[in-house]
Amino acid sequence: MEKEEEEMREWCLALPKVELHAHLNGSVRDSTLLELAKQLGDKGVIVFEDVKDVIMKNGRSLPECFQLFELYHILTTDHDTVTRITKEVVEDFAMENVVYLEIRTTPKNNEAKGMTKQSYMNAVIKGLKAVEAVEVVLFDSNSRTDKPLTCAPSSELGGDVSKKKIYVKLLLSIDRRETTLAALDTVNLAMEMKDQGVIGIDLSGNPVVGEWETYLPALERAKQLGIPITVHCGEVANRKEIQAVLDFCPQRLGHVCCLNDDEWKKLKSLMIPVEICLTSNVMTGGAPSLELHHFADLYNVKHPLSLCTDDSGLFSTSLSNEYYLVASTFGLSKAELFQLAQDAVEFVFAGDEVKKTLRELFRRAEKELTT
Ligand code: 6MZ
Repeated sequence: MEKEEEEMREWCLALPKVELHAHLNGSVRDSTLLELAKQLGDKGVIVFEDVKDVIMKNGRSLPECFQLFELYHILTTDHDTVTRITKEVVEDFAMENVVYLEIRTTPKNNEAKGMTKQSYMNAVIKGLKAVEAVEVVLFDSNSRTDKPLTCAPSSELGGDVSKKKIYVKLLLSIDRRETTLAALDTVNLAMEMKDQGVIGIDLSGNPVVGEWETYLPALERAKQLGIPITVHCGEVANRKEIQAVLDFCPQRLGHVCCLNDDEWKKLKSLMIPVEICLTSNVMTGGAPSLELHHFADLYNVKHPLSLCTDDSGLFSTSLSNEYYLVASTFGLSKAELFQLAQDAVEFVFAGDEVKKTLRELFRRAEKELTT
């Protein structure tokens, strides 16, 4: 690695970062997936050698991604494993200086494992509480809870400097394969778990599966309940759906790859913040190349943006790497990168208390990192 590249990569690592688009099962370490695959291989549930090659492969088309998620879910969907991967994913993000993380995951029913959507989410929360390497701030200081918190909320990110701190919030994903009723269940669960760190709803899943109308009642319900919503938009060129999503006007949008001129115009006039996933979009063909990624256009018109990983495990990336790619591809300076990271604070779904703390954290980091 050139000295300059190394220095820039280190700087991107040191930069405090906000991650707003990370799917839990897409962010699992390869080493964990391999270990889980080995265990299931030994039990004869899968053929380890076949699975190993799939996990270690680099290129991922969009259809391949969704085949892989089928495999990942076989490997990860029991309570203890969900707890384990959640713990590891949070630790990995914290270790690279993500200071605020919204993890999204699809609550899953799995009768064979005695799993309900609620018990799946309880396993996720158990994972958040099991993190030891860093201090996880899970709840707002004013949220109601039955039990004393193991991770003490703090209004200041200062305090114990020996331990990194990370704010973690949860978004519940509706999978596009789900029925209207199943999607409504997820929204109801989000409401029930609002005091346990669940702050939003996501619509995701294979973009060539399902119809917008199927999820609309659940999204409308979330809107009525005041739950912030983010929607995967335009991963494929589905004109009717892109229009409908823009008309629905969610609080944030993911990807926005395949928009036509009118849709770009509309997106820009609505100023809906966009979760930009560079590596993911290039790998899955949503963007033709890094150089031609729509980041450049949106950035140039000052559209609200935040850089995100999408599936850091699946695409072998990290949030620091996404910042590095922006620097190396589009020539942004350190001051501009810092501003980009700082601006993301304004698009978090967490409340004003958390925003205030994050703003302060960036204010303090600015001098050190940009002079
Ligand atoms: C759409 C995606 C996605 O929920 O099991 N997911 N949906 N587009 C993408 N771009 C590549 N990446 C991930 O995490 C995995 C699930 O997240 C969604 C898919 O529904 C996938 O099954 P969880 O934790």
